[in-house]
Amino acid sequence: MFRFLTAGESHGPGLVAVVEGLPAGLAFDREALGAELARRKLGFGRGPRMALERDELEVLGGIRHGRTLGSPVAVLIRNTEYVEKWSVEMSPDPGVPKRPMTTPRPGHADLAGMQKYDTHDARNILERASARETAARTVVGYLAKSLLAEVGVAVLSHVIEIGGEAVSGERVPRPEDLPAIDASPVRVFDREAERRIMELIERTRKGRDTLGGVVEVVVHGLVPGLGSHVHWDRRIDARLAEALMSIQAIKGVEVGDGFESARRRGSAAHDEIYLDDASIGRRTNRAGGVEGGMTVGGLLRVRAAMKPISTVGKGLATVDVESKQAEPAFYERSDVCAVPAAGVVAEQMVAVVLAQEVQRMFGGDTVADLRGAWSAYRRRLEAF
Ligand code: EPS
Repeated sequence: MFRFLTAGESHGPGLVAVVEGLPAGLAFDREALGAELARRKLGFGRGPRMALERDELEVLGGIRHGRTLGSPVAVLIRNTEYVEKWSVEMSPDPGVPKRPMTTPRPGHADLAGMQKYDTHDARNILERASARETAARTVVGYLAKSLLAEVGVAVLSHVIEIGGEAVSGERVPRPEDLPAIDASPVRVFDREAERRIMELIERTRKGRDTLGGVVEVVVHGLVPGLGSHVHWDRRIDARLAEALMSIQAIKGVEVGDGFESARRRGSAAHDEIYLDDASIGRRTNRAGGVEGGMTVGGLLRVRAAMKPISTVGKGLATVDVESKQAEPAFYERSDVCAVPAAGVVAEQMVAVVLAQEVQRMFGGDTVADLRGAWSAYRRRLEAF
């Protein structure tokens, strides 16, 4: 299974992702990665930085002539605002901060991090806790999606609700629907809801407040059996939940109908098994495509709930750790709503877990080996 690390602070010189254990021969296209990074910045409700920050890419290793080599892949994303605005405050060289941030913002990592790492400057914590880090995860997700595409698996996402305004309609989007979803300023698959949600965001911006919401990730083309029932940390739903909860500001995860299924009777909560022609299948997808910690094949559905952005224009109550006086929390600029972007990040994390599980099950030092093992398994299933 491949693994990855990211490093970098939000306003530091840049972010770096190192991905180790990918097969050789995976296609890499700088333009396509740039487009994936641009998708993450989309969304009505993002703050001014999204218009200012260009994700400047540099491939440092692991790729030659458009293919992975099997060696670690390292990609650097430079923070283009660093040199002009942050090189003094965020300098790696010895010195002291000119503007220490002594008022921890509620809802952020600030206070717990300051106590844990023993600092009165919240910037030592918030710079790394920032969701800017998800740009680096998008590099990893791009590689994971490339691996999944080799075996015909497609991952996409859409917004289900923002600030309580929900989409209507039950249709699960297909890969060909993704351009239309990305073209929506709030990444919803329902024009009427789009209008309601955008109005709500505008009203909330004027009221100097912020919004959260729910995103759904759907995956097409899976085989049964990714993950396993045999051990807690091999259950794919557990791994997906961990991956989604690791995204900044995510406070809840559902697999399939999730919490709604807890309100149903057992007779209406499961996906019955039928024989259609010669093949065994299901006509519903209440479980979200996971049973017993394994994919059942076909469609996977998971949802993640994002809390409203914690940096609120009104300035939530806090305490200055130096003066010990009550103060409003620091506010410079922020997003009103980052739910559309969170959907794109959720895709990346789901892709990472699935690509890892595909590798665990089908192995291979090269993409061709992986595809061969996948095809052999498909043939075995056809004869089942
Ligand atoms: C973020 C706060 C904002 C966002 C940032 C995440 O940054 P700043 O404080 O510089 O205005 O723009 O998101 C990104 C930079 C990004 O690339 O997504 C936060 O506190 O998490």
